[in-house]
Amino acid sequence: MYKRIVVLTGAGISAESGIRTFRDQDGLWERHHIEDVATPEGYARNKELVEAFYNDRWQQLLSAGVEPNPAHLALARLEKEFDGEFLLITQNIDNLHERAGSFKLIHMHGELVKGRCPQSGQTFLLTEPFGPDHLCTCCIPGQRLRPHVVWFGEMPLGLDRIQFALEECDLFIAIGTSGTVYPAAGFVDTANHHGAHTVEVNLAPPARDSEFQLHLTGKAGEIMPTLVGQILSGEKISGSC
Ligand code: BJW
Repeated sequence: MYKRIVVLTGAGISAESGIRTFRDQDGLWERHHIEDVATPEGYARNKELVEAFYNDRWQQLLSAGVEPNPAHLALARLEKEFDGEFLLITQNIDNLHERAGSFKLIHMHGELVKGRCPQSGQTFLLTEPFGPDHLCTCCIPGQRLRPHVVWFGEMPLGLDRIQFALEECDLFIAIGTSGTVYPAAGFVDTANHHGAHTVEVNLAPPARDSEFQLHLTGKAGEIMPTLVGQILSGEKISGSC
């Protein structure tokens, strides 16, 4: 039935793995000011505060009990068994998609497990927390590594590839994202405009002005295994998942 699938994931897909979302009750933005921890200006003002924010989240990601859930595993199965083009775009900086077995993956807002040299742009897999002595090895003198994340006002990663895939796809699924942050929030418009079937999976009911053609309300970990089964058996996605 479908030939080219693009999936966009947000914080909601990792909620069942024990990782906090941003804007839900008890989300990260209830405990931290966005301007302080998620902007280049905040980082310039207080590197230690921003480093502590990302060091804590890195430690949490490495902790026992944080594992891919059935939704991550279902998407890895879809990539492996689907007989057409597939691209997974995640806004999440955790590594649960890779740990579930996904390869065709773009981390459009960066990766928690990496630091970046502010001078050369080279990325490094983190082996120790961010701090004044954690320097790059690509420059002389070494530069203090910054989190490899996309803050407000910075350009998301992989946008050319994403735009191409959105224009070509015939199915676009967005899972566990509030649709408040651009450009990701506009992907559904592009997909609709190019004739794709657009489907949203979210714990919350659809917004009144939702652009999605179909909304499936519930937990991603409960909906995605059935949804992937439907796609792989060649069915058009319906509301009966
Ligand atoms: C479940 C569930 C379960 C729970 N199952 N569901 C005015 C208009 C338009 C744009 C702008 C504007 N002013 C400024 C902008 C641009 C700005 C922006 O969008 N601002 C808005 C807030 C208005 N965007 C940018 O600055 C971006 N860059 C940019 O635009 O560059 C210029 C450009 C120009 C032209 C073309 C292209 C680019 C950069 C944005 C960077 C965002 N960075 C962050 C932090 C990253 C690092 C980190 O993690 O710390 O990314 S912010 C944060 O929000 C994070 C997330 O990836 C992102 C999205 O959040 P997400 O994933 O949607 O999470 P939540 O918490 O919001 O939602 C969770 C959802 O899950 C909820 O709906 C729940 O119901 C659901 N859920 N449990 C299913 N079990």
